[in-house]
Amino acid sequence: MVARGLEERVVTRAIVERYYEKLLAHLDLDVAVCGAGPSGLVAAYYLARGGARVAVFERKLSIGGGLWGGGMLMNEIVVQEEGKAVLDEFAIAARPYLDGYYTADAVQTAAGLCYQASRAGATIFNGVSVEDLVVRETRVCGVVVNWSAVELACLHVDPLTVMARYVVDATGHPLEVVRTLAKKMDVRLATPSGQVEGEKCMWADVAETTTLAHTREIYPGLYVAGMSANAAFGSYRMGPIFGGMLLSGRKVAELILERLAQDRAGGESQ
Ligand code: 48F
Repeated sequence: MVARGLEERVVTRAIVERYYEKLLAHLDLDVAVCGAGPSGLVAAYYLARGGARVAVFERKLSIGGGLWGGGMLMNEIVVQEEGKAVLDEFAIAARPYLDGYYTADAVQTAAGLCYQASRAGATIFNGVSVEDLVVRETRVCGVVVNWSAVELACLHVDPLTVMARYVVDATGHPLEVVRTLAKKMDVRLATPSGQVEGEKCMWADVAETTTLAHTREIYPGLYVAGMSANAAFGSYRMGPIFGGMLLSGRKVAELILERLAQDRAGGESQ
C-alpha cells in the first residue's frame, strides 16, 4: 500500500538526518576497522560484542571483500574445523566435505558476517575509503577518510578525520593502511626488517597458521588482521580457504579488547 501524501522532501530529510546522526556518533571510536572483508567483519563483530565502539570503513558499496567469488568465481569457500566454529557463531551453514574440511556458500557467508556484525552493534560505512592515518608523535590515533566516489573521480577534495584509540588494517592483500604509514612516516614497524615484508606465493597450510601468528600490533595503535597480516610480515597466500581470515578477525578483536580494558583500568587508577 502506498502511504498517503508521501513526500519526497521527507524521504530526503530522513536519509540526511539519520546518516549524519550516525556519522556524528562515530567520530570518536574505540576501534576503526579499515576494510569489510571476512577478517574485518569478524573483528568488528567481536569488538562490538565486547562493548567497544567500532566502525568499519569499506571502499566498495558491497561488504565482504574477497568472499563473494569463492575460488575463481565459484561461490563456495572452504574452512577447517577451527574456522567452522566461527561460522557456527554467526549461524552460517557449513557442510562437511572430507575429514577436517567444510564448505560454505560464499554469498551466505558474506551476508551472514555482515548481518551479524551490524546486529552486534558495529557500524559499517560503505563507499568510504581510508586514505591516510592520524598520528601523534609515535602513535596512530585515527583514520583519514573520504568518499570512494571522490577517489574514483580523482577529485581534489580534502578528507575528514575519525579519531580512534586503535586502528585495524584489514584491507587484505594490498595492505593499504600500513603501506601508507610506512611510505609517509619514518617509522619502524614490528616486522623483522622494520618495513613491509610483502606477500609470498601460495602455500595454504603454512599461510593459515601464520595469518594468526601475524595478527598483532604492527605499530603503536595500529593492528593488522587477515591477509594484511601476512602481507605485512612476509608470509604466503592461501587462496579460497577462509578459516585463517575468520580466526584472525577474532584474534585481533580479543587483543584490542584486552588493551581497551587495560586502558580503562589505567585511567581509573590515575
Ligand atoms: O580482501 P579482503 O577480503 O580481506 P581479508 O579479510 O580476506 C582475504 C580474503 O578475502 C582472500 C584470501 C584469504 O582467503 O586470500 O583474499 O584479509 O577484504 C578487504 C576489504 O578492504 C577494502 C576492500 O574493498 C575489501 O572489501 N579496502 C581495501 N583498501 C581499503 C578498503 C581502504 N583504503 N579503505 C577502505 N576499504
